[in-house]
Amino acid sequence: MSDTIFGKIIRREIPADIVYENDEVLAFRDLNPQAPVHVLFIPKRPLATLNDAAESDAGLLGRLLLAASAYARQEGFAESGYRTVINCNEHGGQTVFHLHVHLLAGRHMHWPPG
Ligand code: DGP
Repeated sequence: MSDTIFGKIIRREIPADIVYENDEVLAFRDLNPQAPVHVLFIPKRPLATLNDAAESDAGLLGRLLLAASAYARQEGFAESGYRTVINCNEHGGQTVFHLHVHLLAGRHMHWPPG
């Protein structure tokens, strides 16, 4: 896949407010937050969209979600709740083509989304 702004964040070429990192996952605050807490969890290995994930990426996808829930527990909002979202392609509202999980918290979320 071609490079994205998230690739530049991974390589520390542009700044980001990084809240968590391990060998394969990076998490940082969204530049345009939609809730009091809005953190993006991304794989360091680039995958453009969820459509590009293969069976061999199942563990990685699971660990992205587990990193998000661990962060929610650590920050104390796991019990009050939160939302995780993966946008895919045009109708999903995806704008950055490096797979990411949005973690939103700190307010009531509504359903259905707009
Ligand atoms: P999506 O629409 O699902 O592709 O979400 C992309 C998100 O990425 C969007 O909520 C704004 C965020 N974003 C875009 N550029 C930057 C950036 O340079 N830094 C940070 N921290 N977030 C960004």
